[in-house]
Amino acid sequence: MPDGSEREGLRRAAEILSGADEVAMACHLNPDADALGSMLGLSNFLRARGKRTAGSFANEPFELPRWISSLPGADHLVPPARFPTAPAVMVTCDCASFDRLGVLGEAASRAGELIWIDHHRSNDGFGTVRLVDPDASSTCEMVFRLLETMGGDFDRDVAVCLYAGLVTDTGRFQYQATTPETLRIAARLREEDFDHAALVRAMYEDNDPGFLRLLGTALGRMTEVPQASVVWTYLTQADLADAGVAAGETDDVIDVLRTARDVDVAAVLKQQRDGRFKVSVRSRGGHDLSAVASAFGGGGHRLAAGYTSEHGPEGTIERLVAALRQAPASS
Ligand SMILES: [Mn+2]
Repeated sequence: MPDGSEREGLRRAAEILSGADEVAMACHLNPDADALGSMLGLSNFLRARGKRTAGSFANEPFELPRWISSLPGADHLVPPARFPTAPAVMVTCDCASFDRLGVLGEAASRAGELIWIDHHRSNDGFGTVRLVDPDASSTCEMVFRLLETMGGDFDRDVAVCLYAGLVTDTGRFQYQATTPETLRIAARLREEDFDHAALVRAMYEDNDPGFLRLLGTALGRMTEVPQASVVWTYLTQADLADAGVAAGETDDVIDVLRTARDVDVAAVLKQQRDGRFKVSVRSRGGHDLSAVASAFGGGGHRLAAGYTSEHGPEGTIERLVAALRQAPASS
């Protein structure tokens, strides 16, 4: 629930957006359904009020996830090259840090007003208006609050987009961050007429066989470090190429790994094109991973975080294990 200073931020953001003719929006690199859903939900809402909008993220090539066809407003998206270079009003969605904007960071630093909407605990983003609530289940939940502040009254197209982010960032309403308020918002969104079952099928039951084979490779390599309560695995660029799967399509590997019994931390290391490994970590509650990831130059939430490592799989895990042993156990 918004506190006093957040309410003031919401009021200020609503005022800026209501007064704008044109709003530029950006979400983080390799966008998930919360990033795109929050951005397109807001975009649909603003367009219904006669505003011009453009949304983007900094991936090049500018490839959209398959499930984007389930979200109304995908035609509001433009590649970074067509993004306004100095927007009067810009909104960022779901960006834990400024560098997650990639090349769009330049536009953000030149924006007249910058409304920063996010729910990551570690957040170095700035803005003329900062709406950052680490207790919110999703950025979509925060955008919902913003729309309420602007008078609510949204249509089906807005509801689909926000619901998509709510569903995915809460692990289909299973994670800790799912509050009664989250469920009330979901219920409100579901009052609009859309096929929620088809939406969730498009996001969760649409696996490329190549991904399933890659999952087999990752699970086959799974290693346990019992003394640190860690289970981990890795995927190389060669693995991705063999399976014909893009790095951005492997986010679900960790969701399988983290179900390992009696283990607190799951880690998946994915090699990037530059040879470094992108590390995704999840905890069941025994460690504050936001702190751990920050120490390695990354960030995220208490129970889900990430960073990039240049030490190779074994070296990365050695360092992670050492850091976990010093990380304060979270309550
Ligand atoms: Mn999110």
